[in-house]
Amino acid sequence: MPALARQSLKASSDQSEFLQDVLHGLHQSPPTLPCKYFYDRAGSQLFEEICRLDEYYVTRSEIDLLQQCSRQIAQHIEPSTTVIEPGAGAGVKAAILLDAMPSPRAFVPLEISASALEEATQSLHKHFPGLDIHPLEGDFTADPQDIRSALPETDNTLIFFPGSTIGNFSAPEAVEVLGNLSTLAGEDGHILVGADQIKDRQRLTNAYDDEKGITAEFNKNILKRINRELDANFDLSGFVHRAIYNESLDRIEMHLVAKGDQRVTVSGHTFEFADGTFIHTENSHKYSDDSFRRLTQQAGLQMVQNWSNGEVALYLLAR
Ligand code: AVI
Repeated sequence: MPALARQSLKASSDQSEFLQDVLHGLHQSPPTLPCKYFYDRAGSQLFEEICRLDEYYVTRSEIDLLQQCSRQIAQHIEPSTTVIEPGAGAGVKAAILLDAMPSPRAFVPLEISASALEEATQSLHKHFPGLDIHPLEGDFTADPQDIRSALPETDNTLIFFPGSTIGNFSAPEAVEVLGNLSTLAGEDGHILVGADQIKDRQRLTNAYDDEKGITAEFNKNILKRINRELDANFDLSGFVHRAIYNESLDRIEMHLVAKGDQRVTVSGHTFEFADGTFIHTENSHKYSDDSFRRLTQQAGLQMVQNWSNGEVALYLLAR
């Protein structure tokens, strides 16, 4: 009988942590805001829209690649494996992978957004009526032991981490994330990670600065959220979205550039942004096979196999 009741991890990010992170970030030089706060309800919807944009190849390209190589991936995975997907979104990619696996034991979507978790659970339950599904509400950066203890016992685990989310972390953070995923996967488990690859500068910048302005809206939504949740008064028309490719660090950087001098208070703390200065809101790192292999090694993991379509790559990792 499939289990569909949702479990929740202890809330790892409350309002006081949000305020602390924002104040800390805005005191940096240049000021920063953590990109994890993009994803309130409106931000998650905007991100879904981004995934459908012509310019944003990442989602489409990874789905194509998964369709091409899911059978090969499945050959490395033991029968009766539990698949855990941190940041599962709507579960579209997991469905492709689960379809290719001979007899998955269970699927665990781990998602911070309750509405996305519900959607993934319902859609996968419809697609795989016999599959045991354990929706888990929470942040995948939580302690892996806490995540593990919220799950049923399993011999074999595959952590599925697609979408190039790993690219939103700095190299030391990404090593830590991979290390935590490795702990979650256990001794004999596997991790399948999706990463965006280094490519033509114009193609990259177009993907993060689309014609319709959806990415600009997504970027500015963080200011809206801070205004609403942290008693702040950012003038949204006083900041402009900018996406640049930083070639020496192989990453797209998203900025919010002040248009005219801006004075803002956040929960009583005042910040000034001079005309033309910027708040750094997101990094999206792009990898070559070599740079991703280095990351893997630093996390104490081996690369079992990798697949690429020249745009995005999937890396199957194990201890
Ligand atoms: C979620 N993450 C992998 C996206 C990316 O491509 O770095 C977030 C994003 N930011 C702007 N567009 C998409």
